[in-house]
Amino acid sequence: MKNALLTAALACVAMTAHAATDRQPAGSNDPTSFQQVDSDRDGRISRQEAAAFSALEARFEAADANGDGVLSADEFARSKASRPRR
Ligand SMILES: [Ca+2]
Repeated sequence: MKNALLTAALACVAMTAHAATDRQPAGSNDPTSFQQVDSDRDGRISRQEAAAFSALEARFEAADANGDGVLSADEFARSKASRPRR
């Protein structure tokens, strides 16, 4: 019985930790993954979604290679690859 409770408690902690790493506070600068920015999971990054990440917002227009106003996963990956290093 004690073990079952301990297992449940550990599972709870693990889920909480996962949720915390999945989310980033608004205004944090540079997203590491496409999924992080694509908050509505439609497979594209809108300007509003990008606005939560100042570094991405700053290069949004340059990253939008085909000029359709949203970033595809491809455009996002390329913008990361070509971003200037500090
Ligand atoms: Ca685009």
